[in-house]
Amino acid sequence: MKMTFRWFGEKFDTITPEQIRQVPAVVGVITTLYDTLPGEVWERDAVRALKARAEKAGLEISGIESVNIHDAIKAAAPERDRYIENYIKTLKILGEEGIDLVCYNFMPVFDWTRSDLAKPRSDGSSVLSYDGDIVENMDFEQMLQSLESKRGDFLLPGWEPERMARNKELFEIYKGVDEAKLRENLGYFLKAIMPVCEEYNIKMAIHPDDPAWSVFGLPRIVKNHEDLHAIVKLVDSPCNGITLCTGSLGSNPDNDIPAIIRSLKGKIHFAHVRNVKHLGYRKFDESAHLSGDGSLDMYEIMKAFVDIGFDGALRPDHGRMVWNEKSMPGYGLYDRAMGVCYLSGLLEAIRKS
Ligand code: DNO
Repeated sequence: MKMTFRWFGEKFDTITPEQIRQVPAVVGVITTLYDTLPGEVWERDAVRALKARAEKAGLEISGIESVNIHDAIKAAAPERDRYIENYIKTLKILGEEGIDLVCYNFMPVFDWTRSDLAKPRSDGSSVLSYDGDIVENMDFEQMLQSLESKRGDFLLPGWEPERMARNKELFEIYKGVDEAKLRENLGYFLKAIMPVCEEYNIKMAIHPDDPAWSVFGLPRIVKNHEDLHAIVKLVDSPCNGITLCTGSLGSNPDNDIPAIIRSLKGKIHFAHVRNVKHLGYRKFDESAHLSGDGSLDMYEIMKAFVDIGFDGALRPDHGRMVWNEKSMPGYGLYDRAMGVCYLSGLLEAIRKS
């Protein structure tokens, strides 16, 4: 397993690759060209500059999170083939630049969702939190405003303001797209991109829906064991795989994460590891990574990864915001660094047992 750390790039992150380099065990960053919009072809020079910046700090680029997918592809709008071609061009550039892991999601309209980006905890830190009662009593505009008011100077991944300004139009294009149709559209996309992925050995890793249920009536197809298995069967290729995000899947207490990991042997290309605290039906807070701080058994999760021989990139995911740090919501340096140490300790204990 390769320990990595998410980095949003020089202009968007408060954390530097040099700081990341000092977190023990971390060898690479998971990054992106944060200012490219879904659908745009990435520029080779920008990819090279990103690589050079990571390498200057002694780190590799272990993967891209995310190359986002245009809504025309997800909704099978008439212009989807043009956007798929653009996606293939980007993959080719990444492959030629030696990048072999791409995380993406297939959530309609918006990416991950929370009702609070900074919920205070009794220990003085704050966390991302989701309360279904709040979300279900809001309309999408209210949700946008609530996130806007709490995001500070940071742009939230998957909530690009340019796209969100067109949210009504976006909701419109998904009318008539149910789960079966969305899955079919994913299959169409995967079939089209697999040849270029296979040529460059780029592992595509779909990210689970976060939270793992439908929000604002939109279809969601990456929620549980059945969904994940349906996706790996859509295209039988070693490049078609999963980002096993323990927190997204774990938002639903019915998902048995260690069992899901074991069932996907050979299909997990990337791991996001964090803990969540279940607070009732469709309610959870994020937490520190330790088993004792949330509802997931992190030892069993790491053991499942070891048992299936997972040797890909793993990154600690969101943690608490501690010591008054100001950074991308969910992506502070300190708690994620503690997460790396904790997860590395678990790995050492598992390997020695
Ligand atoms: C949030 C992230 C997501 C994730 C994308 C992958 O913190 O986990 O934004 O990166 O869904 O495409």
